[in-house]
Amino acid sequence: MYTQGLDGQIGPVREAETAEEKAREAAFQAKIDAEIRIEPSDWMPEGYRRTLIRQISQHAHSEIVGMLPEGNWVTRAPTLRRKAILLAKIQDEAGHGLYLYSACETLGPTRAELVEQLLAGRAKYSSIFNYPTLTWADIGAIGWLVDGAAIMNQVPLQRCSYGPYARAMVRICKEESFHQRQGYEIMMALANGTAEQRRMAQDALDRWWWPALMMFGPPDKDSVHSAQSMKWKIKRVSNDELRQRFVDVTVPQAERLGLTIPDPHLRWNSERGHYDFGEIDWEEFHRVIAGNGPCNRERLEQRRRAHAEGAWVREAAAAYAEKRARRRAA
Ligand code: BYC
Repeated sequence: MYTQGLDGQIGPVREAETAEEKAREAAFQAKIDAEIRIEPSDWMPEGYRRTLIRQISQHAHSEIVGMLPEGNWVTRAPTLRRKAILLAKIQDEAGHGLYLYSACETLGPTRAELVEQLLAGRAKYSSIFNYPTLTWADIGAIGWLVDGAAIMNQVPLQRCSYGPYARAMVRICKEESFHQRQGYEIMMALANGTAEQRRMAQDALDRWWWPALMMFGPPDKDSVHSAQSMKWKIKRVSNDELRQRFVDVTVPQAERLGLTIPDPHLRWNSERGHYDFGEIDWEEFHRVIAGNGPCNRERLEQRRRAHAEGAWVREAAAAYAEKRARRRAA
């Protein structure tokens, strides 16, 4: 029941039938092909709108749920400096969630509706946030690998055909790159530390490596949305290609740390000019996105509790806005 698609919104999309409708769709595709951005007030096919609502809302939910595994370490960060950095990073994720909910609202749904879909367990968010953060090294591994994977995926989204999403991604990518560096810096400190710290760093890499590769989504041959999303230039680079790019940049970083990537099949392929890597456990991926990962239930419980505890803030803000509007009208 947890984290399934947006059932509420997904009914069949009516195909263009009349000559007029077909001409309108062709003109829309011609705009996309000419790299002209689509803006909220422009006409767009219903399928394009729904695809964007699906992807942007899942992305927004991921940012918000993504705060939870890290929040687990705010009170236990090893130094005041680490605590301040971690707090700033988590606040950035909240900001990303808000820009993305706003971008999504330009397509029709309200933020309250989107949040309700998440809390009801009807919306997906990234599989990665259903894994636990067991040690401080996990905060390093998340910054290094999870934010590293997120940047790899998000940089091409800055060129997404939908203006509000593309523009939101520009700032998000800048902040994500700071996040990636703070994670790598934690890993460097641990890798250069005591034997026990090195063990912690290796253990975190062992647990986060494969889930990080799953973040890019199913293999291209099984990716149901890719072909259409690439045609509409919502997605610019395929799931497998982004995953390969991530492996190629991350392996030398692991070597630099003196850590071992937990994949016996990983080796440089000079013919391809890329690293070959082992088979991903797609059964695990499907289990996690179907709601049965290690922390799915806990994450949604935490979000529901936070939402309920924040009700008074929303009420107070609404009452204040109403009072100001009344004064302005008077
Ligand atoms: N987890 O046809 P496909 C971050 C779903 S980073 C869960 O390839 P698409 C952060 C997919 O939704 C993470 N579900 O789909 C970092 C679809 O299901 P529905 C967030 C996944 O959309 C650090 C089905 O599988 N980033 O926020 O063409 C700290 C078939 O897949 C996953 C984004 O959201 C997954 N990993 O491609 C804090 C980036 N992968 O909807 C926060 C924007 C696939 O039919 N999103 N599915 O029920 C995208 O780029 C694309 O949506 C994806 C998937 C590449 C993820």
